[in-house]
Order: sequence, then C-alpha cells, then structure tokens
Amino acid sequence: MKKYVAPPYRIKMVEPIRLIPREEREIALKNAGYNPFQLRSEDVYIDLLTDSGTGAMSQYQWAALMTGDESYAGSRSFYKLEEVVKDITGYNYVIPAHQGRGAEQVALPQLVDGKEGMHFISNMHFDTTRAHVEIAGARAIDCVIEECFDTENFHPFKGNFDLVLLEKLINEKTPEKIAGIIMTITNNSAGGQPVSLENLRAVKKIADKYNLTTIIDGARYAENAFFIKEREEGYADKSIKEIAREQFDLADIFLMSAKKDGLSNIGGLIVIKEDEELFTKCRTFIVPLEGFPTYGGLAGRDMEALSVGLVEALDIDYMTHRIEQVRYLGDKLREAGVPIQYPVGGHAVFVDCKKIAPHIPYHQFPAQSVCNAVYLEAGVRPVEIGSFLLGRDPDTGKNIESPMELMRLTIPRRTYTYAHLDVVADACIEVYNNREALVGVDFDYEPQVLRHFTAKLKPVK
Ligand code: P70
Repeated sequence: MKKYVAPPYRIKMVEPIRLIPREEREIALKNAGYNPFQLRSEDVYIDLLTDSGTGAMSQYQWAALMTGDESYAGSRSFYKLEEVVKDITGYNYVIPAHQGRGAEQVALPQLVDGKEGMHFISNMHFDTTRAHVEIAGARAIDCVIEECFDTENFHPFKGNFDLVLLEKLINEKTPEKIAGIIMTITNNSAGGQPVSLENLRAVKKIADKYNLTTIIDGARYAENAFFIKEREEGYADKSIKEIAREQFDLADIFLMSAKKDGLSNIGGLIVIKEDEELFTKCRTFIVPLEGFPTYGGLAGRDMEALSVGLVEALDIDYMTHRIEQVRYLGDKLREAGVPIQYPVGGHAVFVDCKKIAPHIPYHQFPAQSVCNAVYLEAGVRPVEIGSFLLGRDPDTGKNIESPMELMRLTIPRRTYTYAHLDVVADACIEVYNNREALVGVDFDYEPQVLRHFTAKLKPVK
C-alpha cells in the first residue's frame, strides 16, 4: 500500500518572512560581529538557530493560554501542569522553572552540596548544563561512545555512553566525588543522537553499584523515545509515552528545557522521583532564583500551554512527521555530497565542517565560518556547535579543541515547510561547492561565560 506522508496539520495563521538583498545581508553580518546570534531576526529569512521555543503552538495550546490562572501562589495552572508531568514521568515532585537553565541553576548546586572537587559525568553535557556544573564549582566530564565522532558511519544510537569508560572514570575520580550521572537524551552536541534503553539500563546498573544519582537532561526525551521505537528491538509496538516512561524509570531526577519537547515558547521543569529532601532543597532555592514554587518564573498561561504541548509531543503522527522533516533535509545534503552526521538525529542536521574546511584551524572556528557563508548565501541562520561553543578550559584558560566542528541546521517544530528546507539545502550545497573560499574568524570581543551567545568576531586576514 502506498504511504502518504504530509504534515499532520494545516496552516491557520502566518507570520511573513522576507529575504533581504545580499548587500544588506553583508552589512547585517558585519554589524553582528560575524556571529549569527547577534543578527536581528528581521534580517534572517529562514531561522535555524535553534528549535528551542521557536516552534508553532497548536490551536489547543492557544486556547489553553486563555485559561491561565495568574495567581502568585497555588495557581490552578500549576496543578494542571503537575498532573500532566506526574502522569508522563511517574515521579512524585514537580517544580516549574522559566527554562532549562533555570532548572539547572536550582538543581545542580544541590547535588554538589558545597563539596570540593566534585564531578558530573554525562554522555555529553550541552553548553548551559556544562556552564551550570562549573558555576556550581564542579567539573563536567563527557563519556560518549567513540562511534559518535565518526560522522560517516551508521550507528543507531550514537548518543550512547561508553560504559567501560564510565566505570573507569567513576573509579578514577572515586564515587564520593561524583555528584551525578547526567543522561542527555537526545545527545544534542553529537547531533541530536539518541541513547538506547539498553545503554540507559546499563548506566543505571553502574550508578546503582556505586550508589550514584542519575539525572535525565531530557529536553528532547520524546524524540529519543521515538528513535527507540524505530530502532531498538522489542519496542516497535510500544507507544512513545510507554517508552518515555521506561526512560524515566531509570533516573532519579528529570531536568527539562520544555522549550523543545514541551512544544512551548518558554518553560522548564525540575522533576524528582522520590528524594523528598532534595525536593525540599530545590523548592527552597527556586524562590530567590526563579520564583514561588507554583510558578517558577512562568506565567499561569505558559503553564497551560506547556501542559497541552507535553501531551501533543507524544503523538505518533506529530513525531513521525517531525523526524521525517529533519531526515528530508539531511538526505538532500547527503545526496549532494555535503558531509553530515549520519544517521540524521532528532532536531537538526549537523554538517561536518572539519571535512568542508580542513584549511581552517579549530581556533579559527571552521563551522562558524560555514554558518556565516550560509547566511550570506540565502539568509539562512544556522548555529555553530564546535570549538567556538565549547569555550575555554576553566582550569588552564586554553581554547578547547572540539572533537567535531559542526554547523547545526536546527528545525523548529511545526514551523517551516519542505519548500523552506529546499532553500536551506540549496544554500548549503552552494557554500559546499565554493568551500575553498572560506576563511576563519578570530575574536574581537570574548565574553567570560557562554561566549558564543554574545561574542564579536572578525574574518582572519
Ligand atoms: C539548543 C538550546 C538548550 C538545552 C539543551 C539541553 C540538552 C539543557 C538546555 C538548556 C540552547 C541553544 C543553543 C544554541 C542556540 C540557541 C539556543 N539547548 N539541555 O538550541 O535549556 O535553553 O531552555 O535554558 O539542548 O540546543 P534552555
């Protein structure tokens, strides 16, 4: 039987976008210090900077906004959100936060608990998580499988932990000095790559052996569950929600940037399985940092939209289309010979810029150079995930060389059509065909933390 695949939605409201002329793009990029983060969105035609808070809400979410209870304390909207989150996770305690990093800044220091020389181990820390680990006085160690760094090779779960290395690291640092194991699902930095349930189970077993806390950094936990359904034996007939529950069963804490698989424009969550003492601590510190525990920096209406979005993200039709769309762009690029992280991950296509611009050294940020070229070509805004984002070693102050130099083409949820993705693909292919002309960039201004957001750069002469 023929399979008909089209978006499981139709368009009811539109936001006009425009491609400004090439000369204007050149001026805009120069004024932005050759850092796409500093561009005005009006100077961008197709915005693939992030899938975070940039998606389209459904009619049900917009309707739910109107029912928000804006009470400072004990808001009805909070109790609705709490019920939805408990139902999905099976955990006991729910605290909202304004976004993922809000949840991180409250929860991570509680796990470090003021102790010296502590570490978190993750398959891969994403940027804000790494920053909050370091702000809490601890160190972030990544422990992903080697296969993840070979962009050409198919591996169904490139986000997996290296289990041998994990146990070695725990023994090397000693279990007392491990504040927690962070399961980042999907593994953003490696290409939105999934982690298998088999691997998560093995991580949990090791954590139990050494009595360590496990934390799910689950901005894209539903996408991860979808890949398990698609690729892991025995899961084809399970729902995304059922698989997600199996993921949650393997952790003690769930931190979420709800701007991704919460299908909302803002929001974050701290969810704790059963540790009442930890819950009490987080509830205490959320007050000065984010807000009263029943709103945590969110308006009542935001909590309403999030309650609906969390459920919509678990819908199989929604998710099938979501992943198909990202894969469509990846396939087009691969067919044209553009090197990408393969297989394509959940939320973005990651282009391997080490292969595109081998003549640009890591400290001149080859992927940033490719991002800028793609913007100049067609007004498309990608983001660098490489040495520019990775920053400096907190102990030595040296630029860290990222194992991969990637340009991320991040697809917002329910926002762009296949025709937009064709423009993106054409622009990338054009840049790829003229790759010898690419030049590196250097700092004009470098901020101390999370430098990629606000840095100013200049092309190397
Ligand atoms: C992204 C954004 C955020 C994030 C994440 C994981 C696995 C926590 C957070 C923090 C950040 C970003 C990067 C480049 C451009 C714009 C934004 N990821 N954990 O796009 O959550 O942003 O809500 O504070 O991916 O990947 P939050």
